[in-house]
Amino acid sequence: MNLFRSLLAAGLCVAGVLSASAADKLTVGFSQIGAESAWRTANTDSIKNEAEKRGIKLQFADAQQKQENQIKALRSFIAQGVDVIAFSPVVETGWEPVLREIKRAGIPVVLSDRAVKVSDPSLFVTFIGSDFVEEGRKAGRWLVEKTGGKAVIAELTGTPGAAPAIDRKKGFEEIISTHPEMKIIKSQSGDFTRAKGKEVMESFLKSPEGKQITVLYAHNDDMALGAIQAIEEAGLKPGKDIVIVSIDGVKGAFEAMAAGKLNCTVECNPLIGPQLFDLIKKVAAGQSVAKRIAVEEGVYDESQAAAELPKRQY
Ligand code: GYE
Repeated sequence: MNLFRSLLAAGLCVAGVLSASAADKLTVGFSQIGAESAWRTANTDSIKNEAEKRGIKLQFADAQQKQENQIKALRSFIAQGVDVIAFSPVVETGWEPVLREIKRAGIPVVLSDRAVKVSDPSLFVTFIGSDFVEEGRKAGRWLVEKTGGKAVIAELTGTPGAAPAIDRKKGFEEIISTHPEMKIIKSQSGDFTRAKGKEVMESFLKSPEGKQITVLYAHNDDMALGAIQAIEEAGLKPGKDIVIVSIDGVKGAFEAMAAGKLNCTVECNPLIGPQLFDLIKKVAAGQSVAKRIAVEEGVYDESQAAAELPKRQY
């Protein structure tokens, strides 16, 4: 493997250097963001299960939503001399120094789920993840239909600086900006967690403009589920007094839709373990791969909830 890495560091073509069976004995370092949402735990399970199925040695580190912990984990993967490093970056920026260290060590990097902003694209080989801007657009389009283009919106955004928080806001705003009677009057981070979603929604409702809110757009289901509790505690009916659209498509969202408390969820598929390790295997074998790999997903509303619920795998 060391020879392979030196070849890679030298930028040489190494296609076919490893046979499939040798590649199966890879050591992969994976730095996960944390366990902030049902989406994330499903993503972690998918990655761990797939590695085990393939007999890949997985060094797994949970960063508890802190970039500094991720950087530490990445450095320890270099020290351990893993074959491939994969990670899901909590925020978009601040990765260049550690990515350069990884490049100098000749270890290929695969980004999983979230993207980074770097000036040198050779600092990672490929990125597999969802199109978050499109997810925001899907939420926006659904809302235009549902409300006839009239809405006073409160927005629960994801972790500040995170790709899905930035992109889901962008895509959603792109759609509603063409509808003059749709406006966002409140927007604050709930850090992608249920507890924070509840807390921030409480403060939205208590604010002087709280009574005007007709719609909640949450960047993930967990925050929406927390907000539903806050809405109920305020004596209002979630899904009726306040229309709610969120993103992910976790089981809890389908349950809330079946109960009439959530109106729509835009799917973001976390079960990327199989696709991720297909990619890692190719990267380790020096085969060329696309720079960007997309995950397929849909949009589900209340009318589909009961039929879809038993089929949900996350
Ligand atoms: O939507 C959210 C999670 O990066 C797509 O992170 C992921 C997001 C997901 O905490 O629930």
